[in-house]
Amino acid sequence: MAVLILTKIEPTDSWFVGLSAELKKHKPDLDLRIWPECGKREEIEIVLVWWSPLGVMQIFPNLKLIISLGASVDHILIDPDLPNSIPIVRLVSEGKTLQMAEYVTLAVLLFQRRFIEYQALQRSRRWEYLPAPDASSFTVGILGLGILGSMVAKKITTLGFPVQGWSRTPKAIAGVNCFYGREQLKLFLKICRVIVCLLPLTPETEGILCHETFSALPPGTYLINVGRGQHLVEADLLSALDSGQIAYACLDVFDTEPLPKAHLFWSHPRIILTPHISAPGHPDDLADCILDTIDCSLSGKPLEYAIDRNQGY
Ligand code: NDP
Ligand code: OXD
Repeated sequence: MAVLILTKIEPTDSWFVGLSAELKKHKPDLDLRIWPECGKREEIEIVLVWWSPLGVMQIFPNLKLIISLGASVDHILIDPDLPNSIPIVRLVSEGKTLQMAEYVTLAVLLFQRRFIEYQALQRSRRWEYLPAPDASSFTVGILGLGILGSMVAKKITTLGFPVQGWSRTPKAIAGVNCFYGREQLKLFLKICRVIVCLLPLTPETEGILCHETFSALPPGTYLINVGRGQHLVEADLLSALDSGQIAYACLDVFDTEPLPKAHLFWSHPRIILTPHISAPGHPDDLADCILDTIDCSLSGKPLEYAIDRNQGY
C-alpha cells in the first residue's frame, strides 16, 4: 500500500518538505511517494492532495481514500474527473484551529484598537489619540460556525466582544447569537461591526461577500476574509472601501494565489493582507492526523472528517 502526495506545488516547498519528514518520522515504514514520482499506479491506495493537477486522481485503479492537505475540499471537488464514491477526508487539527483563532482575534483587535490608523499616523510622525470603541459594543459576526468558526467564536467571546454566527443549519453555541439560512442573513448582518468569513467555498457561498451583503451591514464595518478568495467580489470590496461602507479589510485568501504583483490590493491603504497563512498547522500535528485517518480507513473505522460530496464540504 503506497501513499502519494499529490500537488501542483513544487515538492521542494518547505511546508511539504516538513510534512513529508514528519510522516516518515512518525511512521518509518510508510511507503510515501511524491507526485510525479508515483511508481506503479496500482500500488497507490491513498492520496494526500493540495491542488492536484486535474485528472490525475482517476489514474490510480486501487485508490481507496482521498485526504485533503487543507481544511477545505474545493480544490479537490473542482476536478471534473474526480473518481466517484471514494471518501474524501479533510485535514482538521488542533494546531490549525488554534492558529485560525489567533489570526482572527489579532485582526479583530487591530481593528477595534485602531492599529492600522496608528501605523499611518506613525508614518507621518503624528502624535494623536483615536478613541476606540469598547469591545462590548463591537459585535463580531462569523459567517460559518463549523470547526474553525465555532473555535474563533469561543475565543473572541472570552475577550468581551458580543459574537454572533451564521451557518446553513441551526446551531446552539453558548454565548453566541446564532442565525442560519439565507432568510436570516440580513438580520445577522444588521448589527455586525466586523464580519469574518469562515465558510467553505460552494456554489451557495461563492461571491457572498458582495455589494448586497456589504449594504446590509452598518456603515464602516470591518471585513476579515479567511475563507476563500472566491467568496469575495473584489470590485465590490473596492467600491465599499471607497464609500466607507467597509472601513478596513484584512484578507488572507484571494481569487488568484499568489496575488499578482500588479493587483490593487497590495497597496490599498485600507487593506491589510497576508499570503494564505492564517492556519497552516504544525507538521507534526498534521502528520498525526493524517496517520490516524489512514489507520481508521485501513481498519474500516468511521472517518471523522469525511465530507458530504452533495453539500460540497
Ligand atoms: P466546516 O465544514 O467545519 O464548517 C463550515 C461552516 O460553514 C458550517 O458551520 C456550515 O454550516 C457553514 N456553511 C456552509 N455552507 C453554508 C451556507 N450555504 N450558508 C451558511 N453557512 C454555510 O469548515 P471549517 O470551519 O473547518 O473551515 C471553513 C473554511 O475555512 C474552509 O472550507 C476553508 O475554506 C477556510 N480555511 C481557510 C484557511 C486559511 O488558511 N485561510 C485554513 C483553513 C480553512 P453547517 O454548520 O450548518 O453545516
Ligand atoms: C485551507 C487550509 O483549506 O489551509 O485553506 O487548510
